[in-house]
Amino acid sequence: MARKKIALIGAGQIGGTLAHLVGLKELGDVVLFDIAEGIPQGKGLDIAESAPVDGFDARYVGANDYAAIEGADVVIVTAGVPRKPGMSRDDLLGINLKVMEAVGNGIKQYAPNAFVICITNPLDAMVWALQKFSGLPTHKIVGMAGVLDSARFRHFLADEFKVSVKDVTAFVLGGHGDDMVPLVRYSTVAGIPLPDLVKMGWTTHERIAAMVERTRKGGGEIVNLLKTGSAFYAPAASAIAMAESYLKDQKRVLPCAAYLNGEYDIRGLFIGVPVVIGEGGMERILEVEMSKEEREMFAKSVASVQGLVEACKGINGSLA
Ligand code: A3D
Repeated sequence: MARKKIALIGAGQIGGTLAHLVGLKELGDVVLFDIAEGIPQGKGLDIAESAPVDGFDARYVGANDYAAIEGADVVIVTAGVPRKPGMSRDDLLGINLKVMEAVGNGIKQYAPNAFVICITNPLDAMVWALQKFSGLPTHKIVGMAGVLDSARFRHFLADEFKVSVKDVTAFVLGGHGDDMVPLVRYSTVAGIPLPDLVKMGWTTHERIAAMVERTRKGGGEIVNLLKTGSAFYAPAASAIAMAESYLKDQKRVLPCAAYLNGEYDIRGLFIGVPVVIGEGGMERILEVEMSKEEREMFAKSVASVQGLVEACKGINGSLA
């Protein structure tokens, strides 16, 4: 059986890390695409030269021409510009919208049957624009944010409780950004919801609130430390989990920015919700009950995504 083909559009910090993880996990052959000449070729060759040491088989191609992604099974998009200190995700809108147009056209021409995962920020608006530009069916394109946001929350919780990250689950909804909605009562340690852990004396409401806040600002915390770019190891690992669930039909339940068509009373936007990812792409959306307060937070988050989508329509008339 031929190996799967995984195209990575953008060979920057996340793109390079994705390429390495695809090899280490033997998910398939890799095409690294970038407009910068030499970078995708150089990173591809460097990783290919690590393969004999780590003992994995994968072919690496670096390219500056979209023809190289032809027939890709999975496309992961990181092309664009990341945040610098002081920049919000929304500042990236105009620049990255143009990039999505070029990427969307490339996917439409060469990989119309791929499962596409968008990472470029501002995420919820960029995945929306990429779907429009590419013309992909809405179940074949999702945005990566929730897996990362919940991984951050899980890390903070595991650290707080001194337990394995494996036994901590976390649940976040809504747009990627400072108004994402972590659902505390659906977050657990070995199945025990966080409010019960407060009752058991493991932690306090205040400490959980502080961890929620740190999760919301988790991207900015890394940007301020790195000073020259944004997080890339955890974002790459998160997108790989989504790609693997599709390629291996794992049917994992993962929070992704998915196209809503009436679910949660929303139509025509990509919003972070729990979905099942399997061989059919985004196969099912889970609709969970929310409290009044959670619904209000969710509505606020949705409104900010809607605002960005309207801004995209204002910049590019063909999207209106
Ligand atoms: P970076 O290392 O700058 O890589 C981006 C790459 O895109 C560079 O190599 C560019 O040359 C390339 N590029 C620019 N324009 C084009 C184009 N038109 N076609 C093809 N390639 C192009 O950034 P990064 O890898 O650190 O981050 C990539 C994106 O992910 C940024 O938009 C970040 O803001 C975003 N990001 C999102 C999350 C989420 O959780 C959603 C987390 C972290 C970063």
